[in-house]
Amino acid sequence: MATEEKPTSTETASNETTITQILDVVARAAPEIRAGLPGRRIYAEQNNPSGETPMEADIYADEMLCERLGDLDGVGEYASEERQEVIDTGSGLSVCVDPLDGSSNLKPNNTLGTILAVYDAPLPAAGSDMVAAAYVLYGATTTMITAYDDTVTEYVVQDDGEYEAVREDVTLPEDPSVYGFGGRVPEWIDPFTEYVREVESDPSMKLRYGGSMIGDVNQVLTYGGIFAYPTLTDHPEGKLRVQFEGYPVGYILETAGGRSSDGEQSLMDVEKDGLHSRTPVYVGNEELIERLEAALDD
Ligand code: P6P
Repeated sequence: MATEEKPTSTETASNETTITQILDVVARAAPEIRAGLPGRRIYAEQNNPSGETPMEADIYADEMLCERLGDLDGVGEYASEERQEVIDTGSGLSVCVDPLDGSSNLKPNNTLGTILAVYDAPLPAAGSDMVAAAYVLYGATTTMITAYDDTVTEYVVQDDGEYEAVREDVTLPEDPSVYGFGGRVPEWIDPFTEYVREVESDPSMKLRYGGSMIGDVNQVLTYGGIFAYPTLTDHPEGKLRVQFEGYPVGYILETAGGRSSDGEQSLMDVEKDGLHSRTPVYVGNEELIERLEAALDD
């Protein structure tokens, strides 16, 4: 359903079924993706649309998710960070994935994850078209965070693909304690650098930056704080992709009672000119994001 009219109850029920099926596919694929990581820690030959060199593991995860999500009757389009074009899979909801966010963490055995965004509109879709978002983390355990129907839920995923909710109605802690800021310090703009110094001077705040956005965002969701991959002097648009990273983490953190921003507005309001457009990403507790936007506005 991609029309402007209010969805019928049948369309809504159908979308709800499809969203549940999409989340189920991603959860049940997670152990297979995880099991396929060890033998795929080598770089692929082709660059992705963002000009980055993916690992064989990125391609492996993308091909699995494209086939399984594309097979769902209610999924009409599939797109991924690893593919230039949108894949037409019929009619229904549009699914975007970052198959392995932070795959460069594979070699040092650090956390990485799969990011999912579901839109009720043709791609490239707007943030307002998002109807669900989720991420899987391949960490010490395999977990999945979902944001759907105005609530955030955390699941533990077992090796056999079975998964159970371990935290329901997840909200950001009110006393933030972690921060993680990406990019090279010399490339930060001065107002951001000054903001970072202010955050660092707070004795209750600790640095937690692991190099995988989704792992770092999960620290913020768990402990409260702020994650940023900011605008950079040489790259004002930052590094992270709107459709595959900015919108889903913005949706998840705002559903959990936090805030998201591109430095001026909610990530969900960011307009983009293409499927692989980038945006600065700032997500976390409301007060920290408000202070950041004020600092960047000076
Ligand atoms: P840097 C991973 O490649 C990624 O896209 C995000 O997951 C992560 O936040 C960022 O890049 C890390 O970038 O410049 O610190 O290597």
